[in-house]
Amino acid sequence: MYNPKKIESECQKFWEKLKFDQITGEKKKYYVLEMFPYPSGNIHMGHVRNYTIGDVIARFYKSNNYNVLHPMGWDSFGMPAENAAMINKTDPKSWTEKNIKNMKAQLKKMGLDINWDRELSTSSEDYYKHQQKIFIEFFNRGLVYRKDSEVNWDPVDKTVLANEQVIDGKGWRSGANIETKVLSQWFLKISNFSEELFEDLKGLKGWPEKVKIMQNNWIGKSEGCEINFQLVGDINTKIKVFTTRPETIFGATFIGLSYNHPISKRFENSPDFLKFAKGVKKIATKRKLFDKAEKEGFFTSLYVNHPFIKDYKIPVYFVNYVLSDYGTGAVFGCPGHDLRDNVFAKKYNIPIKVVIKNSKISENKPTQSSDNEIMTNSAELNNLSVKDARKKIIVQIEEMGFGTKKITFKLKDWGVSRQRFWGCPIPILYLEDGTVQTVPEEDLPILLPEYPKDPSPGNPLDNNEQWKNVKCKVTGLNATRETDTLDTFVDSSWYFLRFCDPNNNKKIFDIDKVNHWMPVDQYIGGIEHAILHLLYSRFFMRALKLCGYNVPIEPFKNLLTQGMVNHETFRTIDNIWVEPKDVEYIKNKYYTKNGIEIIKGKSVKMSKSKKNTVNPEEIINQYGADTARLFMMADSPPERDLEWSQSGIRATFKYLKKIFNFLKKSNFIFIPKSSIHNLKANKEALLTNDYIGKITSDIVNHRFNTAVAKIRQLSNELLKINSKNKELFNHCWSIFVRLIYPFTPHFSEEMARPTLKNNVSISKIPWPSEELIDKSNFENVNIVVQLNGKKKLVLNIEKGLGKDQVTEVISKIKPDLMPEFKNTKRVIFIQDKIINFVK
Ligand code: ANZ
Repeated sequence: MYNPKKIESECQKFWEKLKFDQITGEKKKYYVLEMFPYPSGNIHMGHVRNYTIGDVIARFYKSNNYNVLHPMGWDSFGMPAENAAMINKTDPKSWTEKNIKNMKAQLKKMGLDINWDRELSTSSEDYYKHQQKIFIEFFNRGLVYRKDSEVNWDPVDKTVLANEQVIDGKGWRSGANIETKVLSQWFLKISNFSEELFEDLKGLKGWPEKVKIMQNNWIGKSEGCEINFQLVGDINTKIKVFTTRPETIFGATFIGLSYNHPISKRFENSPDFLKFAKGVKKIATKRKLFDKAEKEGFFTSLYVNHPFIKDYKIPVYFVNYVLSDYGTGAVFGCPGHDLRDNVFAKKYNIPIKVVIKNSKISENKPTQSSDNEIMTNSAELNNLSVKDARKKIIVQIEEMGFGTKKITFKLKDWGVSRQRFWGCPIPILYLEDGTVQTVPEEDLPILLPEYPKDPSPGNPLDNNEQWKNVKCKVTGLNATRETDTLDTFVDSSWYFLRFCDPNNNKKIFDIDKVNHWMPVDQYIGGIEHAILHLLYSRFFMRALKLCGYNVPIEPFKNLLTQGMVNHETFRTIDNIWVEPKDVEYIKNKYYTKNGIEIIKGKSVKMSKSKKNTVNPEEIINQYGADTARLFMMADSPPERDLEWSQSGIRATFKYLKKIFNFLKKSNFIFIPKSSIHNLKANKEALLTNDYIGKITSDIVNHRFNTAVAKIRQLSNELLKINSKNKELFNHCWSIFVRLIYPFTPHFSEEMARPTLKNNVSISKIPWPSEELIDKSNFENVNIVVQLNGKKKLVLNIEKGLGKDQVTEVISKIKPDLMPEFKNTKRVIFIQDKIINFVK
């Protein structure tokens, strides 16, 4: 009888003994990588989905004779460890190590084919010492600098808080009112690479379009020009604005400045201005508030000359919607064609000039007018298209010396300082003579000290005088160490390189090994990392290259962003969430175990706060990893959200049990290589052969759900074979066992075990290949294709095809008809005669 617990644990022991993860021989390479987890202590369903997808791909490519690199590690620095240490009175290191141990055991139970001999942990000194070296190399290349920057300061806990830790303006732990504090912090110059990071996105053919769009918008390339406006009565002052719409210059009726534009110096003693500036500053760092805020201004009583309209003087305002850190922090306001300027102009009675024919300002779109519309009220630009006018005016602006063409990016440099203990120490020394320098090579690595037994408020590194105060070996001067640690996004920006040579203790990696494996052929992870993590990793490759490492420019060739795992939510009438396992379903109603009626809510992403999580460990213990894996892959395409359901998991379990018990009962014998030579002679052999091609193509194209559907169809067909025809029976079912193997490796291993030699796993059995069969002399029949009983066409096709095969033929030869046949309620099928799609 099917006993997954026993089978799976024996299988896992067997794989462990085989040293499953060895990579041998001169074969093509395939590098599969799932985004590595934060060791929070327990795996959740999101991990199960992510790692199952990766594992199916890894096992599939291995069976197809590739050397597969499929490593795993731990993104193990970060705040939760420190918070847990504070709450539980442990230290972050032992908390993290305990969690890693626990999660590793859970991952192993999933039956993942992982190169555990390459495991790494970003909080181990073997890893972060190399990161310190990279930081110094970046520093030497001018890719690191220090700048004053604002942080959230908790005055009670004496600590800097991340934005997420500030709840309604108060510290998450202390409840104290959070202040803004200016600290000198370290930045990485990602903006040096804005152009490349933007342009190279186009070459990432294996990335989802939506991720590329998100990165595009984040980098935010704007092509336009800078224009200088001469201040009236002050020959020495020009106000430089950035615009993407220079053709609307004849519509300019005011100048808008950000609250801290250099002109603000002139108003330092104006209480009205200071009040205005204070109000803007409050919202300045919160982009959303900034965009939503009611438009406000402060009139400077200054004017500038319009560069193209003689004697036209334009008023200058400070404006609360002009960002101080974008472009030049100044704009020309064009209320005829820019919504924000329009609202502002109406409020301050500023003239509104229309310079593009027929264009309208709409309520919800900031700018209207396409490149083809026609200019008006614009002197020599009149009657030109917007596009041509833009070209012409830029030339004129440049010729007349008013300004220059300019490309601007939204991408900001990356602030990497974190005022925390549990992170990679930044290798910087502050000498007593005021100089700042990197730690000399021979003093590396800078190791974290022991976490204090009884931590006082603040950053333990800052409080540790012994660790902090040192002597600089080079100069002999007293010095203090940098007590900030690096943002954990730095740790994950190069871990995929280290996986290529993880045990190298002499250097960061051997470049040949990196170039053998990189780029990652298939990267898999959550859409929440579509911007920062992926962008930072792309930046790191370029920065490392600049430092002389000959790494490839793009780290990830193909990217798959998997959807969420959702589950229905349940709550009582008093809005108390109830866990699915405590819900009972009786006569179309839901109850708690105590009989209180509950309401079933929407299916949403599994989360602890809504109590709609399902514990993977419990599922694996109860149904086995194969069931969990198969269900995960069968439910929906990997990039879509998946609906976790108890009934789905039970049905999958039942299916595996049925096939398992059937094959055992029928004395199935696994044959690694087919012995049937004349496939044409057997309908089932032919059918099985057909499925090989289709399932293979589904897996290659990541259509795992349809692959699983076809695997199930195939098994339904094969259940009809008479098991007395031993050769045919074993041949077809052996192919089935191989096709389902990437999804349910324990099941397949168990089926193959009795035939294979002691030390051979099914993972070593090559993937079945489809034999190309000449079907020219097959008998053909006419099949009528109907929609709701009405004839649509007649097909002349091979005799004996099943319902799905006929549907597939239709989709191939009449793809335009397929949408009509979609979402049908049922399909009536009479073999060799009729297929009727009923809606
Ligand atoms: C005149 C104009 C006329 C503009 C018009 C728009 C429409 P993107 O595409 O996002 O780069 N701008 C420039 N610097 C700004 C700042 N620091 N804060 C807020 N807005 C700023 O947007 C560029 C446009 O945003 C620029 O083009 C400028 O307004 C404004 F019918 O100039 B425009």
